[in-house]
Amino acid sequence: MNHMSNRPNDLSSYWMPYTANRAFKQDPRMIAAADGMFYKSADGRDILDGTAGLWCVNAGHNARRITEAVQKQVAELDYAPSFQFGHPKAFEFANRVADLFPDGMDHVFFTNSGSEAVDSALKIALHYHRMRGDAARTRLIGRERGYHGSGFGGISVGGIVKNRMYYGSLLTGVDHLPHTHDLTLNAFSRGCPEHGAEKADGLIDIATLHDPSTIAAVIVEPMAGSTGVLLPPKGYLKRLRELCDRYGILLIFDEVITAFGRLGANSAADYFGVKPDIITTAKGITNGVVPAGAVIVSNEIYQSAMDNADAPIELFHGFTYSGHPLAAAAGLASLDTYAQDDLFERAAALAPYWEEAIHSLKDAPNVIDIRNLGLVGAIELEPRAGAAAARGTEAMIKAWERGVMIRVTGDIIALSPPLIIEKSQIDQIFGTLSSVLDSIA
Ligand code: PXG
Repeated sequence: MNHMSNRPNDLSSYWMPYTANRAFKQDPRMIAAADGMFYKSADGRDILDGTAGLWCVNAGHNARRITEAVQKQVAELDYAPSFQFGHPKAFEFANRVADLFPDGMDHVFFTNSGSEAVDSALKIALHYHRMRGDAARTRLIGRERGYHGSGFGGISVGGIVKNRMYYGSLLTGVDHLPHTHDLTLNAFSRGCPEHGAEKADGLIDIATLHDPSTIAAVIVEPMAGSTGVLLPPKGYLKRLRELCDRYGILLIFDEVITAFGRLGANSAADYFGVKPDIITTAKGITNGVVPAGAVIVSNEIYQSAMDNADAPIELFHGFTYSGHPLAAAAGLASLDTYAQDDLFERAAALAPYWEEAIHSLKDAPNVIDIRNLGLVGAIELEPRAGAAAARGTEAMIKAWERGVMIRVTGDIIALSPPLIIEKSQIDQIFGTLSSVLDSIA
């Protein structure tokens, strides 16, 4: 152990997640503070947050009610065991979360992250079928270009090659629907694209191949965020719901990004009017202030677990920090803030302005697509020949230097600001991006 590592400028110990560590440590982008719509960089610059952190800080930074609720909670009850004991705020939080999701989805299992929510949901789906005596339903169906976090379940049903290829055989019995991203038909769509609902019929092929009686669940992001904002074609999600019903397959919506106002609604299920059997979420559930995630299940799934239990404990699954007091406090204060400040309505009201603003970049150099929904947007750049992701990375670094935080996935710029954003700040994002794109060959 080298105790020289106490020196403040030694960046070597921290192995950063999903980051080019060597490049970052050569030229770090260090964040020192945050308030409202802005980060403060370590060198004292204001950075407009175009990404709500990582899609999570929906009420903006240092939202007073949330900060104070967490400060108060830590002094009152710092931790309570989550197995065989409870504390009132966890129950209240579950009730309040359930209120935001579709009718008949009234039960909430708490996790600490989206990844844990996804792995929990997959286990709950397997458990459900098995406890009902339908134990042959073990297959899990994901989708190409899906992102469901970093657990073994999540990467197995996920569809990102680099997130999967290094990690052995993953879960067995997994298959994938085709992704829906098709620029030849849908480039520069505003909102959901016209073409591609029939991609849901990939489930017919999969069900025919394996027989429907072997399939437990289908998991999709209603709007895929991480792989560059891939919007569901019109009618696609309804079609998927119909097919799952036809085959007796559970439908899981991974709403880690889309719930809590991102689309200008409580959830994507609400926004699209399609009700899944299970919803996974995280991020905005606590405004990113304390790590938390949740699995929201239908009453049928919860009741089935209660009725078919083979032991006093109905589900052998959980985490030390499920329903952590600080997460519950942060979550309750986040939901209060969203409601009291009408932030989801605000997002819906700003969406048309946001759409106009992002599509104003359509003639910028190397732009091959622009897409938007709610307060989400993506600008897809043509990859530089022989250097995929180089343009995207340059854009991210230059935007940071010019005072705007953006997120890039390969050569796709993804934007998802806090829902408190002002129109002038929307103008700042796209004004800066225009100059950034002009400066990149
Ligand atoms: N499912 C979905 C749909 C997600 O978007 C996760 C699961 C995993 O959540 P946790 O809390 O375990 O990270 C996510 C996370 C990006 C980006 O820039 C997206 C996520 C995380 C980090 C970056 O697109 N999504």
